[in-house]
Amino acid sequence: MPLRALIWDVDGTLAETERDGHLPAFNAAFEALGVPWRWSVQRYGELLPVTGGYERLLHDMASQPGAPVTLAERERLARQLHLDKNRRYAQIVAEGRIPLREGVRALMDDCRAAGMPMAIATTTSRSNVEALLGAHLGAAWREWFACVLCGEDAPRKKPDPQVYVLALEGLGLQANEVLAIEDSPVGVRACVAAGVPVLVTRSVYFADAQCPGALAVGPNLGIAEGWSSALRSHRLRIDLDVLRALAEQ
Ligand code: XBP
Ligand code: MG
Repeated sequence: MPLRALIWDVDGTLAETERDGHLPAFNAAFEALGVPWRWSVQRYGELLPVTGGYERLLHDMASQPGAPVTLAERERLARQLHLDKNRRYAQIVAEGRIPLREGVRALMDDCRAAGMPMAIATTTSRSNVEALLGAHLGAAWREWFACVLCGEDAPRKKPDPQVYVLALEGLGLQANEVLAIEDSPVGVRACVAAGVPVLVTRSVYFADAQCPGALAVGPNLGIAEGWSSALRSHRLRIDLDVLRALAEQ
């Protein structure tokens, strides 16, 4: 089928937001709110399969000796921490500390030049998407995308397919007319469950992870070398022509 739209994941795919943005923001929020524990880079990686920052906080509290005892208290603390974390995340992004990953901007520019619609399908909060894309694409970033689906829009978070189903509805397309770009096994599972073909740009936290069901797996969009066989190409990077050819295979 000819490719009719591209769907982008956000965290890990557009930028290394987990290690460089969310994690330090969570730890700063713990400190600011007097919470006695911190997350190491490794511990945060173990928690990443629990999607959603709020859900991740609650999950972790179940094994934190210093956490509040009742569920109601935990939920209240998790809400406070999550709000504070997202404010700090926006600050980190605004300070220019999180670049886009290689090849992301070039592929977005390809799509804009070719009139290829793009969508966002993420588990992260809308405020985080606004912060990241506003910082990198400018105040008119929203015009770059036909639809933007975030955690608030799809409460059943990845690996549930809900956010991809909503993105397809927003685009008015069938699953086999689009390609998604993801970085995590959980994101790939969401795509597979929605029937959406997906390629994987490996992020730091999922450098060695198996991603069954992905069409192709590679190091990043800025380089054509190192991608699995389905995406071998003579181009220098993963550009729109490479993706069009992949979709037609
Ligand atoms: C990744 C997530 C998010 C982020 C944190 O989203 O699971 O929860 O870790 O963001 P994706 P929030 O890869 O789908 O972009 O704290 O806003 O949930
Ligand atoms: Mg991701």
